[in-house]
Amino acid sequence: MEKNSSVISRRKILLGALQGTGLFFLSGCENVFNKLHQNQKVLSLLESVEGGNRRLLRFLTGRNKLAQEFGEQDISRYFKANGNPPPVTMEYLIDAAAGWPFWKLQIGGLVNQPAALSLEELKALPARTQITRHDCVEGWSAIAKWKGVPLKQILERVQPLPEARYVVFYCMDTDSSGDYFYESIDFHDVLHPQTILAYEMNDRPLPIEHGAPLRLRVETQLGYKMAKYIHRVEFVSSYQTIAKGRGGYWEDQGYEWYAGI
Ligand SMILES: Nc1nc2c(c(=O)[nH]1)N[C@H]1C(S)=C(S)[C@@H](COP(=O)(O)O)O[C@H]1N2
Ligand SMILES: [Mo]
Repeated sequence: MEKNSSVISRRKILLGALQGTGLFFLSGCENVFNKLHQNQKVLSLLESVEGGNRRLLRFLTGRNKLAQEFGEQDISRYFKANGNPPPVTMEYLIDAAAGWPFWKLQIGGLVNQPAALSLEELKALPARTQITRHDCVEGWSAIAKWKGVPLKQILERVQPLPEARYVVFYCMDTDSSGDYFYESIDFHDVLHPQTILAYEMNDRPLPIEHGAPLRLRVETQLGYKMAKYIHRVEFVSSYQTIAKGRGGYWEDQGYEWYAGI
């Protein structure tokens, strides 16, 4: 799905980064470079480079990697609930109490087949379960087991148009000034196998405080990317016209759009 031009320019940036690190000899030829780029040992060598290039190299080389997965025994006994309080509309509370008979996930934007899926319909799709660590930018972490629908499946179902580049998640909660929470990720993370729309946490329906009925898990990034209380998903070519234009609630307040771990 990645646009060729951005792959090429990314490669150029990485070649540039290599020149500055004394690893330039690795990049003598594009083909060799491409092969090296696939090689785990070389990737870790590149990633061990210290200094200012480290984060850049991580961004350039690490995005296809799987986040670490843990065992049942590692699941945290306490998992902080963070961010805005849950939505307090009658609609939300009644639906939550009844087990979500009314909620539907609206999926639209730059797609061939817009869809509206109930929780039952989402649960009927093939699911993925993963035990992963959530890292909040505030400095705490917690491990939990998440079950949900890989976002890739949603993408295949709605068939994005060629100009779609990002997926935006719109949430039902607001902050104290009434601004809605939202987030966005690019197709790289949409297609990542651990990127799921989760409806279960630790073998139980997703609790309200953790984002019921549906939340994003994008295990390659920090906690603030993992939108809770999702009700709408939109495929877009740019996020500049949404809210303050920086791609997410926290981004609009100065946080980085790509919050890779
Ligand atoms: N809708 C919504 N999603 C959100 C937030 C929020 O305030 N609203 N906070 C984010 C932040 S900063 C973190 S760390 C995680 C917290 O998830 P948790 O409550 O399951 O710990 O949710 C993220 N997703
Ligand atoms: Mo966070």
